[in-house]
Amino acid sequence: MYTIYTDRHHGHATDNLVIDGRPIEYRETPARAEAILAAVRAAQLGPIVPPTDHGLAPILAVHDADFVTYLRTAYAQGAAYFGESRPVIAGRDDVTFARAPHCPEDFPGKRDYYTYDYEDPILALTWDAAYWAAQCALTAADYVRNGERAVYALCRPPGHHAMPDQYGGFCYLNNVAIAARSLQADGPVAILDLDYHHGNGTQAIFYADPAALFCSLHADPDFAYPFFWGRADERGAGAGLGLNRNWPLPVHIDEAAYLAVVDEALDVIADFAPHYVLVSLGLDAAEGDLIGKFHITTAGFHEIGRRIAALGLPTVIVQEGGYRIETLGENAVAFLGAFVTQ
Ligand code: Q9C
Ligand code: ZN
Repeated sequence: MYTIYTDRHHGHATDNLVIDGRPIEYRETPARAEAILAAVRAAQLGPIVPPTDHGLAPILAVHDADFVTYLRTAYAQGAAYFGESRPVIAGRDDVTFARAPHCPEDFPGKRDYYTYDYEDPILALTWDAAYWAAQCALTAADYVRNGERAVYALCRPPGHHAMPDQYGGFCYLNNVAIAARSLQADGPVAILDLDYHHGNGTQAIFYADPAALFCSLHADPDFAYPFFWGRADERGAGAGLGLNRNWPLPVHIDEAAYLAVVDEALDVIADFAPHYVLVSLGLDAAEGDLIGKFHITTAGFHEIGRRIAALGLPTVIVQEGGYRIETLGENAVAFLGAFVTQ
C-alpha cells in the first residue's frame, strides 16, 4: 500500500500557545504524523512517496475563494495589523459559535469571521502545511483512480472539521473532501468518517450533493466537540436528502457495540454502490486517547479495517485526528494492514 507523506507539516507547530493569558496544550503536533510514519515504515506497508502538486483548483472546488485567500494571507495580515509577527488566534478556548452575517473589513473582524472556534493558530507556515496536506489527499486519490486497491494519505493538519469557508477543530482545508470532489469526476463517492468527533466540515460540503454519501460515527455532540453538528436527524438536503448519515454514540461506547454500528454504516454504503470509498481515519477513537473517550483497541482498528476492505471498493484513507502518540502508529498500521493482506 502506498503512503503519501511530506514533511512540510513540520512548519505548523507551536509549543507556546497562549489563549486569554493561559497556556494551551495544542495536541495537534508534528509528533503525531512522525509516530505514524515511523510505524508505517517499520511495518513495511509499502512505498512512502511525496505528494504531487495539483495547484489550487481542486481546493477551490471545495472551499470559497475568499476563505482560501484569507488562509494564505492571514499571518501576513496579522503581522501588518499588529505591527509584529505572531500567531493569529481568536480569543477563547473550547468554544464554537454562530457565524457573523458578513465579513468585516478590519483584521480582528476578519480573523474571527473565518473560524468557528477559538483554539487553532495560524502560524507563518500553516498555509503551507495545510496546502500540502490537501495535496497528499489528492495524490492518494490519483493512485486509486489509476487502479490501486487502497492508498493512505498521511495528512497533517487534519481536515474534516474545515467548512467551505471556515476553519476549526485543528483543521484548515478539508483534505478528504478535496480528494472526494476530485474522484467524483468518475462517479459517486462514499465517505466514512471514523474520527471520534463529528466531521461537520465534510457534512457541510456534501450536504446537498446527490453524488456523495457521508456517514459519520462519533461521540454524541451533546457531550463532545463540535457540539452544534452531528445529530442523527441531519440527513442531507435537496437532491442530497437521505445521503447524510450520522451515528452519535455514547461517549464511553464499548468496542463490540461500535463494531455493530460500523456494520450498519457499511450496509448503507454498499446500498449506495459508490465508485470509491474515502475513509476519514481518526485514531482518537482509540483506548487511552488524550481527547477522545472511546475504547477502540489495536485489534479493533484491524477489524474495522477488515470490514471496510470487505466492501471490495477502491479506497482512499485520509488521516484525521488521534492524540495518544504512544499508540498512534500501531493503530494506524493495524487498520491499514487490513487492506494489504487481501
Ligand atoms: N481543549 C480532530 O480530531 N477540542 N479535531 C479539544 C481540548 C477540539 C479535534 C479540546 C477538538 C478538535 C481532527
Ligand atoms: Zn477528532
